[in-house]
Amino acid sequence: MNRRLFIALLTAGSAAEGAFALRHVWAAAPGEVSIQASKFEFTPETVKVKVGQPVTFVLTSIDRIHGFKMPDFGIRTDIVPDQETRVTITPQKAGTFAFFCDIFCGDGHEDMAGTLVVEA
Ligand SMILES: [Cu+2]
Repeated sequence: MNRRLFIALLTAGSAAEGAFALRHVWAAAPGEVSIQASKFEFTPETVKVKVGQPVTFVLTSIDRIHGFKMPDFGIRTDIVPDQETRVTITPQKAGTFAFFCDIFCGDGHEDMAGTLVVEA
C-alpha cells in the first residue's frame, strides 16, 4: 500500500469514529443531560430542565481537565477526559442559573460558561 492511500484510509476511519462519538454523547437516558466540555465551551451551552424534576448531568471532556461549577446549586466537580462525571440536582425554583469552568484551561477559559434554564 502506498503511503498516500494509507493516510487517506486513516483519515476516513477517524471521521467515522468522530460521528459515532458524537451520537454517543447525545444518547442520554431520560432524566439525563449530556454536557461535553472542550476548550473553551460547553456543548450544549444552554440546558433546559423542569422545576421539581431530578436531572443528572453527564459530564465529559474531549481534551483536558475542565471544571464544572454551578454555584446556585452548590456544585463543583472536575471533568476528566475518558471519564463520565455524574451530578444530579432537583431544581426547586424556576430561573436562569450560570455554570462555568473553574479550572484555568487556556486563553479562552474566561468564556467557558453556560446557562441552566429551569422552567416552571
Ligand atoms: Cu477552563
